[in-house]
Amino acid sequence: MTNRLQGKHVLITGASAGFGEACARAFAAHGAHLELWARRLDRLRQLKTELEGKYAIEIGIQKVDVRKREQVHVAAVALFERDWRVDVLVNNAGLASGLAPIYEGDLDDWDAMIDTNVKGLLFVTREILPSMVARDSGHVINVGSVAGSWIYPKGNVYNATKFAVRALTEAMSVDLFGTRVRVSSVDPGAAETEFSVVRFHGDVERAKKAYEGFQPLSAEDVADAVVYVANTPPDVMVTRLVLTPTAQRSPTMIHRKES
Ligand code: NDP
Ligand code: 8X3
Repeated sequence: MTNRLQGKHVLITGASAGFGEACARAFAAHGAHLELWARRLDRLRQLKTELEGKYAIEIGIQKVDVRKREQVHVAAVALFERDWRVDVLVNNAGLASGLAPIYEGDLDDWDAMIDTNVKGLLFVTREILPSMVARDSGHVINVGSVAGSWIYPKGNVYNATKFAVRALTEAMSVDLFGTRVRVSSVDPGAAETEFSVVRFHGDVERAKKAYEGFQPLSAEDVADAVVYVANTPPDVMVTRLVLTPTAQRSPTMIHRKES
């Protein structure tokens, strides 16, 4: 496939682990320059060193908590001061926190998910999108989820945030009608990353059980999908790309082999 990403500038949020880190590797392999944001700066530093050692690309890193609108603003200003344009914004930072019926839900978990998955995505988008509109080019790729199309038991607030991501993807797309700025979402099913460890507040054993008896998606599978969407010709827009493990047909329908 033609590589249209060489020399492009790609901003990825949540680049210190999972899909974001895998996206950084995949875009780097295509020769794209990177701006990587996350809270764990040490991880970003390591990734920058590794990728700059392998590829002739520029990599900027910034410690950004997307929940903090001032931090997002300062990071965006710093980016534009370096004369950086953003060709592709990957709104990936996000999490599930907890898995409980709504009547037992933890309010701190709810804050974390709503503030990160919905408000964080909005804060970043609000900083970056005006420059795309001004140039009449660019591509926003939101990482949604199958959890944004199907509710599952105890998923409640996480589901609501991913339904919101789906709504915001569609909203951005219609608000950008008539421009050449593209908007897409990549909506994965079950993928083994740090996601479940975070969801279960560090309980690694419980997290492992989520992937028992079937082959989950890998972070690389999802990064390949994001790169595919970003690499389509400028007159092609993938609206929504849904990918699941072959064993998964909905969030709750996962065929598990007995061990
Ligand atoms: P990981 O936990 O492996 O990675 C999450 C990334 O998001 C980390 O880099 C983390 O960095 C970053 N992040 C979390 N909170 C913040 C914050 N407040 N500010 C900045 N960065 C933040 O999970 P995944 O890679 O699996 O998840 C990435 C996205 O994909 C999420 O939006 C998730 O909802 C979605 N998703 C995941 C699926 C899965 O099964 N794994 C399936 C479908 C969608 P740091 O902690 O350093 O800030
Ligand atoms: C993550 C996938 O099904 O665990 O968005 O919610 S799921």
